[in-house]
Amino acid sequence: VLRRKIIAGNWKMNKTPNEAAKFAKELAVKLNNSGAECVFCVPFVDLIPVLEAVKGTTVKVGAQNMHFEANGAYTGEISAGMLAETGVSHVIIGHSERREYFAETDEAVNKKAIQALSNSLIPIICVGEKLYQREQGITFDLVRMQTRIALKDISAKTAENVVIAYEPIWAIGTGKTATAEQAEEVCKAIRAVLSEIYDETTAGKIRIQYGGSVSPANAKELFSMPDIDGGLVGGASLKMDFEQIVCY
Ligand code: G2H
Repeated sequence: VLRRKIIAGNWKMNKTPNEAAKFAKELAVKLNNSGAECVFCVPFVDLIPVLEAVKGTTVKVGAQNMHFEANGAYTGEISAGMLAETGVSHVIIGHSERREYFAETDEAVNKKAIQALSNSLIPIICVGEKLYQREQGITFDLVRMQTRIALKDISAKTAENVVIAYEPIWAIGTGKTATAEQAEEVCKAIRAVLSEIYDETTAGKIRIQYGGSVSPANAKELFSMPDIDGGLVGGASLKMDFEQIVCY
């Protein structure tokens, strides 16, 4: 199966709307028609200016979170329908920072994924282990469980649209990257669990990203592994040399 690479920048809580628009406009021109699918996942208030800034290029725009209900009394939250109407195509779900600081559970991740998909948004579902979990030798069990719960009640046909991002938490923003072999080993295990949940054909279509201190220096090696279909890039997506990661 030929899976198109998908490289997403996760800007996290960085760049004001003006800064975002200026940066996105400059960068999108350089990324236009790059072979990989390229997405800027930006703060909520930056979505509309960034959508405007990338217009006319192949760059897509995503959010970094959403609520799992369609609407209602959830002060401060944003729904999938609201995102979809702006023209956003992707949404990161269950990033480790959301799980850690905002108590997001696997069950919430599953509800969000279902809600995103029913609004035609592509969820980028994050999974990954903490350092102590790796040291305890439970990385594979944990990531398999996170993946299974995240995809509960999602049909094979719908799941083809999902993107899974494997992010070992110990490698996030720390400058410590998993080696390409370590990353591949887990991404391969994720694909195996996708085969168990669905079937080999479906598993072969679902894209799996690696995330955690991806940089121009390590992108090529990581993205050349057979089960790594691109990256979720934090720190290095805030600078113009994100281009070197996309055009690795
Ligand atoms: C992991 C990653 C982006 P960074 O959170 O999702 O961030 O590349 O800064 O480690």
